[in-house]
Amino acid sequence: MILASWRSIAWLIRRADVVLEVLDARDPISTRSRRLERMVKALGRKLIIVINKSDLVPRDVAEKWKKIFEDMGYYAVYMAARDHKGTRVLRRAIREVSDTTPTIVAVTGFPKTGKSTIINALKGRHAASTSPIPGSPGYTKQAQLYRIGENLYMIDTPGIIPVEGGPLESVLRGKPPEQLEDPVKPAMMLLERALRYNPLAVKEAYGIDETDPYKILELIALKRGWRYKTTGEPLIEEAAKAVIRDYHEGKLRFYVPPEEYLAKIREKKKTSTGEWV
Ligand SMILES: Nc1nc2c(ncn2[C@@H]2O[C@H](COP(=O)(O)OP(=O)(O)OP(=O)(O)O)[C@@H](O)[C@H]2O)c(=O)[nH]1
Ligand SMILES: [Mg+2]
Repeated sequence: MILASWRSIAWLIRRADVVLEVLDARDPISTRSRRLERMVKALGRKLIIVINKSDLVPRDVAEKWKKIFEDMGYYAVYMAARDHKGTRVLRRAIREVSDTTPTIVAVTGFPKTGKSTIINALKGRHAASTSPIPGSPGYTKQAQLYRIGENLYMIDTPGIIPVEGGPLESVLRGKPPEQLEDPVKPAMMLLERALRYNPLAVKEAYGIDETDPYKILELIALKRGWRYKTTGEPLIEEAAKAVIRDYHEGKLRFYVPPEEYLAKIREKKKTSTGEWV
């Protein structure tokens, strides 16, 4: 996968009138980039937060996240690009914030958030390549310009924001398992997180009734017959990669509730005003 540098992101933003920051509705806070948001503002471009994959969360959860970003002062929409849902709302948002014709929109966001799928959905037929499996040859290779309508152009880029952060953040931000030095640790963290937010997540995805992350990986490997030929031991690494891929593809089902974020913010405010200190 080609990861863009911040310098090339600035180059891209300069070429656009409107910038979309595509987030994953299951975990919008982990998939947002404050640095990108600051850069768009500093360069005087319009930003729209696009909460994508909203089919993977209840509707009121998507609504609440939209409101949270609006309260921060952003223009925000939610959509389910793969199901072609929310395209009209996004088109309207672009029209509303843009004051130039033709409008050039740069689609940015961490890998796998659905940037190419959004462009396809807006175009109405398949134009940009999409990549169902992280690391597959479907990756968009470089910035490409697509004509969406009479006065609307969109720039697609592969995994435009460099994936920074620890092992868990890397996978939440779409880093393909093949690129991880050790997929086991992040997979275990991901399983813990999944069970915290959806106690049935592992049972639903794998039919396994177990809460210990390492044992879950063992059982997945055994269930699928992934063993070392010599010793017969389960291939934990393969199971770990599968778990990460399953999260990227929405098969391991869980989402971060907006209430948790709101509670954190309230707590922070209290502390900073000295009420609780
Ligand atoms: N459930 C769900 N999956 C989606 C949605 N949009 C995209 N996806 C899936 O997410 C995966 C990544 O989509 P892409 O459009 O390739 O993502 P991208 O941001 O262009 O990825 P890179 O180009 O690698 O940075 C694919 O498996 C899509 O089918 C959506 O609205 N809902
Ligand atoms: Mg893409």
